[in-house]
Amino acid sequence: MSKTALLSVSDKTGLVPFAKALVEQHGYRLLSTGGTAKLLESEGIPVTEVSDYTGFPEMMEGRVKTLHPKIHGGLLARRDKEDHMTAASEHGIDMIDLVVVNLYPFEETVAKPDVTFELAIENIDIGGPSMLRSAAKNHASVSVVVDVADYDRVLSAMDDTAALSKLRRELALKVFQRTSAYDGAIAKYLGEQTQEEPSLGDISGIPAELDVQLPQAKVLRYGENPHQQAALYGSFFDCFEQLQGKELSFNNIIDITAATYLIGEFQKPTVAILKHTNPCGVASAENLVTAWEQAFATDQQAPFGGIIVANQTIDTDLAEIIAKIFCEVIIAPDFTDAAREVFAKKKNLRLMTVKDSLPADSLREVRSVVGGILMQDRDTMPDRPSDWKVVTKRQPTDEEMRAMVFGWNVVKHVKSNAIVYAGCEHTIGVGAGQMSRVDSSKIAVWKAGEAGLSLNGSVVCSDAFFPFADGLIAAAEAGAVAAIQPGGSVRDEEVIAAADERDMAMIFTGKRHFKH
Ligand code: 93A
Repeated sequence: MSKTALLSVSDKTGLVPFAKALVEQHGYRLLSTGGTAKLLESEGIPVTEVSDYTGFPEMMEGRVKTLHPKIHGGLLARRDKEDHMTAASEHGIDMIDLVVVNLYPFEETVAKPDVTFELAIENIDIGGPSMLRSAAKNHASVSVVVDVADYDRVLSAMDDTAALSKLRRELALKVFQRTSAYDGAIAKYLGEQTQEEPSLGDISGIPAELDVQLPQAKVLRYGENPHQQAALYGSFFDCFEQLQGKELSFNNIIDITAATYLIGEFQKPTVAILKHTNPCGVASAENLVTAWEQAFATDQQAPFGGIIVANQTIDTDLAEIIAKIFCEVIIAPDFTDAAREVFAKKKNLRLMTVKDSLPADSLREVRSVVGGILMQDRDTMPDRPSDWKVVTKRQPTDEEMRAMVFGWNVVKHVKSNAIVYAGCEHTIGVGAGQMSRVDSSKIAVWKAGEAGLSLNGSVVCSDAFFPFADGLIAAAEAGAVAAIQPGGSVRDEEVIAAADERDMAMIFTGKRHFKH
């Protein structure tokens, strides 16, 4: 039985010779939509109109042309399943082996300066992407061509089963890339149309410079500083609910993100206080009030104007305590009604509840660089203590181990170079963002001293390896009895020897956590 190809293209470039080759060299029967069929007929190429095949006319100004089970059944049926083939023959559905579709020119239409909203809407292709997706899903049996440039490749691979099967998968991938970009363009256009003043165009360069499809934007009052314009893209506000307080600022949004990722590391009742994305104090305890007291003890000054995050419902006990402090944002899974009443007196304070699961795109991070953007996976791969190695003669005690697991989860969220001194499930000193690791350590020691805390018996956590023994020796002199770090320096042996000389226990995690 001859094979069937369905051709339905807006861009008719190269179609005639391709269709001729399908019929004359490969014996295909052709099905086509109105305009495409007309062109083929005018060139004397035999073609059946889709409407004659389905028994339904093209209707509603062409909105419904190919959306029919006789089309989608022929694309989606699994040829290797008897029940699929029986259903097809019961309903007079012929198998379609090749689909050639390119879409209504939505992007070109909306790029025209005088485009009306109505014309843009009419240029949203529905039937085309549907056929492409059906065929691409069933690429085990169907070839699908969305790009004129692939016509010749399909003809060449047609008689070579192995080559055709490889090509089919590649073409299927191309389809989903194309349909997702197409949907992205539609979403971007509709987003722009529903945007309130000031419009996105006012934000110099953001969409124009980045050749990416951006989801709908929320224009912010300003950026990092008042003279910088800014907008937020994506589904941030689907992840949080703001219960009270001033509108979120650009910096709040960044800090809330850092706080949410940090608190996600902990299961026990935990409170973290952050400032400019860095934790100033974090503690886990039996309840939030104790956790708060220990977190706050780490640094009683920096939290001024900071962000507080907890991983359990905040009740009045904690609300009464934190309401005394000036902070910008408090985030928790929930707040009791009584706690909300306590906070309600502070009109500007932003209270945020956070949803349990964050969207999948939270697993990606984007940074801007000269002329473009960088994208990477977020540093979420879990650290398993079972993969860690004790490299010193002395093994850590249970308490030291708990402090190191805790501190390691914190140091990951501190800007590099990062040093955290921790006790059993609470921070004692945090040194963030210094150009030298020893300086970060000195700052952490100094901060602990300022807070009136002792580092005797603490553990020191370093986000990357100690390049020299000096950092470790300084930590030991400050009172640390155990250390956790990735290891991997050419001088590891010297660092281990320095730890052994001081009877310290040291763990190599094998994984570093830079945060630039
Ligand atoms: O309006 S549609 O979304 N409804 C459909 O059922 C449909 N089927 C194919 N547009 C539809 N198409 C598109 O028509 C194809 O994607 C192609 O771009 C175009 C080809 O139409 P013609 O053959 O009449 O030029």
